[in-house]
Amino acid sequence: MSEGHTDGEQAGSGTAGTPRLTVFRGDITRCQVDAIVTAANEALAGGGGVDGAVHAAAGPRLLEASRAIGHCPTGGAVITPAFGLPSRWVIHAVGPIWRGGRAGEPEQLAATYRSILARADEVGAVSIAVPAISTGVYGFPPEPAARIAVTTLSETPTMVGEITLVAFDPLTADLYRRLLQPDQ
Ligand code: AR6
Repeated sequence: MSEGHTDGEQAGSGTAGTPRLTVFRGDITRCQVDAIVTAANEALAGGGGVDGAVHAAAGPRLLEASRAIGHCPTGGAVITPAFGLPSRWVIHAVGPIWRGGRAGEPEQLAATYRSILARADEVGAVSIAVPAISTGVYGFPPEPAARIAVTTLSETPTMVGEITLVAFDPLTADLYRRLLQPDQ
């Protein structure tokens, strides 16, 4: 996690590269990155969990901005300013509700992570912090969710150079660390 923009060297001269993934255990609203991601619902109506924390830290203008957009389908993401947060943007990403795993949830979660990178690339955000989408209220099991997050974020072409995987609980942090260091 770094302060503000990086100098752009990591991404080379305008070509998509492979981002560096790191793990941070704690509250995403404290991350000093270009864009933080929140786990939103399709109505962009605010809620509990990470979305509650992000809206509380950003202030009421964040809800006004997301209400003005109004809707985002599952698998998608929209971007707004970050208002009172230390980052410049908030990416509101809608993951799937877990319905047993055979209703396309893994593909939808991968689509959500690709949409996050697409929104970041559109505004030139080179450092982002991402929570474990869908693993709270939406009930996606943590292990496959972590695997999909790491695989999709590391294999999708993007100009984002630094991705902080934010784990709120020790289990998720451990899953991410094992996936990033498979030999340990
Ligand atoms: N920082 C980082 N991660 C957090 C934080 C935080 N401050 N707080 C919770 N988490 P959830 P979902 C973790 O339920 O499952 C909302 O009401 C949490 O431990 O926030 O995608 C929305 O408005 C879990 O690992 O999101 C939607 O209606 C992860 O964030 C709905 O919940 C995601 O949990 C979305 O459900």
